[in-house]
Amino acid sequence: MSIDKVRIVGVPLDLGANRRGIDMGPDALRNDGLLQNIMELGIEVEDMGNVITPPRPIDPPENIKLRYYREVICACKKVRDFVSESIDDDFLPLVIGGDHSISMGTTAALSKHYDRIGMLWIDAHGDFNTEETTISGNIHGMSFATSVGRGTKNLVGKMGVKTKVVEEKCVLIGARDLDPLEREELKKSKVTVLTMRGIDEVGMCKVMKKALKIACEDVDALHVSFDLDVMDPVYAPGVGTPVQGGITYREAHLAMEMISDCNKLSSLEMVELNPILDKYNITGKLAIDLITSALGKKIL
Ligand code: 5AB
Ligand code: MN
Ligand code: MN
Ligand code: MN
Repeated sequence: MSIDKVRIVGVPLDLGANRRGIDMGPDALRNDGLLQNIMELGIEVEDMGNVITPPRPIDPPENIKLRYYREVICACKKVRDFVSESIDDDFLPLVIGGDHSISMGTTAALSKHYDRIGMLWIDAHGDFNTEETTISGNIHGMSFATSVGRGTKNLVGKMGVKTKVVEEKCVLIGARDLDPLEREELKKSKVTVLTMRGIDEVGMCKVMKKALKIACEDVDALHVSFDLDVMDPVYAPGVGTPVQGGITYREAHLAMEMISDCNKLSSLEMVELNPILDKYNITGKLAIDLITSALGKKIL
């Protein structure tokens, strides 16, 4: 199943995070040549533009355990609808962020179309907090948990779709910064966590083989959610929440190349690019290279 049609959905949202600038991610990727680079692969590409996101409220958030949740949910519903329409029209949705809370919209759309979804969550963080465990109250730290149906009714079910993302078919790759309660929840869950230590010990190739076996077998769709902060900050300074000790440029490419080879990719998210903190656009350009690798670009 080679990918022949891709539709871009931009989500200029930063209300799920604690830092300004991530809302400029989608346009930075366009300026750096996202569309041209995908077209060069012989893929038909359409840009749906950016979903309209609510403005930052003047008043401070009313629920500090779920900051700006009304606005985040409103944006995610639009993501859900754009992604859903893309799938209806036989395009592979490429969702570009924006902060990671937008995955709640993407996975809801996928759940309308597929019955059993496997997911790779490639991230320095777990994003497995809930309203009950969060320290920051930032929703981008809760979107993985919400996507597998964990958490309170303030987030879970808000997209009007029962999730079809299967917890035991989910793999977190590259984790190195988990909150104490989040860590306990992840350990109790059926998610497979392949940490940085695991990558150090056995290498990215073995880690990805294991991850793909879990997430690709016995499912009818594979969703990949790539948070650029999984990268070592040396390669990706332009992210909202950088964490030392991440994956290298080549490790990230190998992961994406192996994802492409598995022929199961149904949707891709590239999130948390912060152009304000970027240096010479290297993070934006890296994101584009990673996207094209996942879509099938080959060295030889
Ligand atoms: B990201 C933290 N665990 O909940 C929290 O960037 C960080 O989407 C979340 O992975 C990072 O606020 C969310 C401390
Ligand atoms: Mn992260
Ligand atoms: Mn994340
Ligand atoms: Mn982040």
